[in-house]
Amino acid sequence: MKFGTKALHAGIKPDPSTGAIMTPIFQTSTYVQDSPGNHKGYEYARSQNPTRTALESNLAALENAKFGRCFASGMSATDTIIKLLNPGDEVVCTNDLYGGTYRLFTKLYAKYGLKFTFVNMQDLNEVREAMTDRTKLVWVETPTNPMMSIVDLVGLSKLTKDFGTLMAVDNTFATPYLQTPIDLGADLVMHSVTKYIAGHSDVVMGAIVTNSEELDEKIGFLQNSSGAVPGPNDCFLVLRGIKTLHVRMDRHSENGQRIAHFLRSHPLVNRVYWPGFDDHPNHDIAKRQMKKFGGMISFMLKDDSLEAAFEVLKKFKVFSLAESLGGVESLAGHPASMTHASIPKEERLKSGLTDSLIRLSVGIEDVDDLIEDLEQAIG
Ligand code: P1T
Repeated sequence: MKFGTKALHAGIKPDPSTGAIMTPIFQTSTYVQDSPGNHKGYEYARSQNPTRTALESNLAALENAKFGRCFASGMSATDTIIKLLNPGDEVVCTNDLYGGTYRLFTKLYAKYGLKFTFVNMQDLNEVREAMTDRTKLVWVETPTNPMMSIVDLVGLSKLTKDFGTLMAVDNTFATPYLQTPIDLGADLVMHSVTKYIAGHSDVVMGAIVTNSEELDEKIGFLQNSSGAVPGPNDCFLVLRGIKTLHVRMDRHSENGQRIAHFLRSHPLVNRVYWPGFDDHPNHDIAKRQMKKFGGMISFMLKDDSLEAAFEVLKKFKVFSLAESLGGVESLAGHPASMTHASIPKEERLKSGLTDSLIRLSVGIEDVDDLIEDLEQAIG
């Protein structure tokens, strides 16, 4: 089945009691049992909920994976993957990644005896050099947040398989429509569902998918034990959002392309970070592993000062200044003071994240209006 058909139908059956075509919101905390332990597969809503089950099956199908689990946020999904590890284990991570992930790794899990090493994964030699016999997980974002670097997932998975290390990919920026890391050798795929998958800026949620029954069982145990599960209303909203994921991603990518080229030709713009440019350092890999290049773009002004960036952000009329991304409406953010403020400046600068960098989440509005807005804001 092709992506657009799976988006609408995978894991979703009309309600057997009424025929309702939309998966009902099973707003219940528990399920009646005929006799102790004799039930219909649902015991307690932290453990299972039918609205959630439909969403989990749908997401697994979209990622070409066998198993899917949903969580209360992207961070709780990441948190669950890290809980697969033991004290003393080591993790090699992309040095350009969402600030909240960096915070979870360095401020929370480092104190439980886990070691995190951050490397530039555009160079797989750096990954190889950072791996030790204690490395149990490689954590990848591609495209990275916010520098839009691309990591060669096939190359990396060969390396992690040689080392017997798990490879987890945060696929939030690409979505399963543009990139399916399981097909490229990843063991685990994580999502901030909050973003493109939900797509309408009205839900916070996370997900993990895998092809390994053993990993899925462990993740299910953690999901039930820690209990960071999403409610059925949110699962319903995400199921509805997914029905247009492919259509939205096509438009995000189309608008993204126009805006990336517009910015690049603007005399007051210094650098534009977008993997669709022919001369992006990893464009060939991006072309190989992604279907299109999405709607996330970062750029720096020629006046590389914080004040100049703030001035542009203040002037936007259609773009809204806000954290988050992937919704239908266009957002602009300032990573250094917003989404990536928890990463120390010297670490940020290693991946090129300067104080003047502006990040755009290009929405699905009419692109001419978005370009007009950028024109008047940049000047
Ligand atoms: O916000 P939450 O659903 O918990 O997801 C966290 C997360 C994980 N991974 C990536 C790549 C992300 O971008 C995020 C959240 N990011 C933002 C809020 C942001 O504006 O970048």
